[in-house]
Amino acid sequence: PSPTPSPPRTELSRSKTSTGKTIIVEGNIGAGKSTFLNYFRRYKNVEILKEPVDEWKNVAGYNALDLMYKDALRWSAAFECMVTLSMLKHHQNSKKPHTLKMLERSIYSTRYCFMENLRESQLIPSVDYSILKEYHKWIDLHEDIHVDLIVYLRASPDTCVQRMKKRNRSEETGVPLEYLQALHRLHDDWLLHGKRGKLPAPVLVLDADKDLPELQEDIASYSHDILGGLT
Ligand code: DCP
Repeated sequence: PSPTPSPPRTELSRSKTSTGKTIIVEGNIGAGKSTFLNYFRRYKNVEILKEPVDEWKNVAGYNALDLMYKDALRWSAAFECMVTLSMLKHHQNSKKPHTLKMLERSIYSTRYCFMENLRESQLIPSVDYSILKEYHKWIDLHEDIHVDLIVYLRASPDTCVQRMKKRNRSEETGVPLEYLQALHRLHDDWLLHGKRGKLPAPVLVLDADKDLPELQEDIASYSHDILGGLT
């Protein structure tokens, strides 16, 4: 972005903030979605819905995330089914109906990036993929999954690998670079190249290869547009 000065870091007044709107924050594993979302915690009228990774790690005592990485062919459909439900809840639930809602990921990246990656890499049996697709088709037709803005934190797969190593989530230790490269391409295909049809909302692309302080500055300089530009 152009070197615009950071906006004042005060809470935006309710009147200035778009309410009842939904922003989804997308990007590869390790791209920095959590950092981005944490920045907006300072605004009272922004509701942040992070991915419930801890729930996925404890489904009736089973670590579904770990199972999926250890044996994708057996468990990826069950895992993506769980993620789909989490995302649907996030699209629909709002504890505070008059706030601006920010979601970490969405039902769209589940379908266009993760499910697609599993299919292309033959890590999901085709009957499982077809069943999941049926769920998504139905959701598309019958549920309210509208979004108003997509923030795409675009980081190179190499950056993502470094960040994943740093945070050291045990389930992800065996994730190869190729997996991140494929997810990167699928995010680009969806959000930059229009390969998944009409996008559900405009896309704001941020260069997430930048290191944390620099990225924070960009987030700060865009925050006013993000929060106020949707009315
Ligand atoms: N995941 C998946 N399928 C999905 C969504 C997520 O397999 N539909 C997996 C990928 C990661 C974990 O769940 O191993 C969490 O993924 P995210 O990239 O969404 O979240 P991060 O915490 O990695 O994001 P960031 O590092 O950008 O904050």
